[in-house]
Amino acid sequence: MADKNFEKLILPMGTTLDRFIMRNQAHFPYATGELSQLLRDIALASKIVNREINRAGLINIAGSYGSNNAHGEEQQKLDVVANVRFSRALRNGGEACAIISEEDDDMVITGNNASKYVVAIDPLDGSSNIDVNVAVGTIFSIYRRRTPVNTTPTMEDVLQAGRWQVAAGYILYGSSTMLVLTTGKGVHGFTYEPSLGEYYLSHPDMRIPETGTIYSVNEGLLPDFEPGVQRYLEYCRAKRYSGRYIGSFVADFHRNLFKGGIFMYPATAKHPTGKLRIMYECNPLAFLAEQAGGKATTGTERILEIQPTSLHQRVPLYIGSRQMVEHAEALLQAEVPVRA
Ligand code: AHM
Ligand code: MG
Repeated sequence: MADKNFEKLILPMGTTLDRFIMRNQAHFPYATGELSQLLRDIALASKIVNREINRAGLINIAGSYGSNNAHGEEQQKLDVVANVRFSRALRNGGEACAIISEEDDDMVITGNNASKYVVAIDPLDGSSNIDVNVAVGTIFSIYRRRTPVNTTPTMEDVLQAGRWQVAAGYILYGSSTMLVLTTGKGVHGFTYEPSLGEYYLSHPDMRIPETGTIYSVNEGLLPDFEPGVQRYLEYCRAKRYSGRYIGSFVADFHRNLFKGGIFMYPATAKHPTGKLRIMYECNPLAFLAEQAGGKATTGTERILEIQPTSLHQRVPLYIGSRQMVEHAEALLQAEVPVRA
C-alpha cells in the first residue's frame, strides 16, 4: 500500500477536454456527437495557434501583415495565420456548414452542407498585443443552423441572436493557455499541458463573484463617453476601485471572471455604436458571463436578446459581475446621452 507522500508524487492529471466532452455529450442539446467533434476541431486548431504564438518572436511571424480586415483594421500576421488554422480545422472536420470570422468580409460556406452547425469566430482577439508578448485570445460561438440540412446555408443561419448559442468559449493564450467553455450547463476551464498536448479540466463550474472592485475600460476615451458612463467611472474612482485594462478582451474578461469586476466598451466618437462586435466578441462572452452567474448588456438591453442585422455589427458592452453591471446600467440610464 503506497504511503501519502508517494500518492502526492503521482497525483492524477484529471479529466481531459476530450473525456469531459464525451462524458457530457448526453447533456448537449440534440446530442449526436457532431457538436463534440466540432469542439474537438476547435481545440485542435487552438493547439496549433498556441504553438505559433509561442514562437512568434523567433520565426518572423509577429507584426503587421500589410493588409486590412473587414473592419479596415490593420491585420497582424498572426491574425491571418489563426484565421487559416481555425477555418481549415472547421472545414476539414466536416461539422460546420458555415463560418463567419472577424477576419473575413463574408460568410464562408464550407461545403459541409450535411452538417447542422455554424460557427462564429474571432481567431485572434487583441492581436496588436502579440508584438509586446501580452496575452491574446480566440473567441468562438456555435449555433444550430436554421435552414434544413443538405441545403446551402444562408445569412439566416449565421445572423442569430446570442440566446440561440449552443456552445461558446475562448482560448486565452496567457502565462498558461486555457480553454474556457460553456454548452449552457455552467462554465468550465481547461488548462493546456503543452508537453502532453492536452487540455485538462482545471476549473470546473466557474462562477463570477456577484460584485467586485475592478473596472476595465479604456479611460483615455473618457471625454468621448456619455455622461452616464462618466458618472459611473467617477463612482468607481470615488470607491477607489482598481482600474485594470489590458486592451485584450479575453484577458480582461478572464481576470474579472476570477476576481469579480466589470468590463466596459462604451460608444465613442470613433466607434459610435461601440467597438466590439456582437457576433464574434459580445455574444460568446455574454453567454459565458451569464452561465457563470454574471451579466452582459449594452447599457439598456441584454446582449443575448439582440437580433443582429449584419455580420460585423458592433454594440456597446458592459459585462461582468451582476451587481456591478446593474449599477452601471442604473447610472447610464439616469442621464440623457450626449450623442442621442
Ligand atoms: P481586435 O479584435 O481588433 O483585436 O480588437 C478588439 C480589442 C479587444 O481585445 C480589446 O478589448 C479592445 O480591442 C481594445 O480596444 P482599445 O485599444 O480601443 O481600448
Ligand atoms: Mg476581436
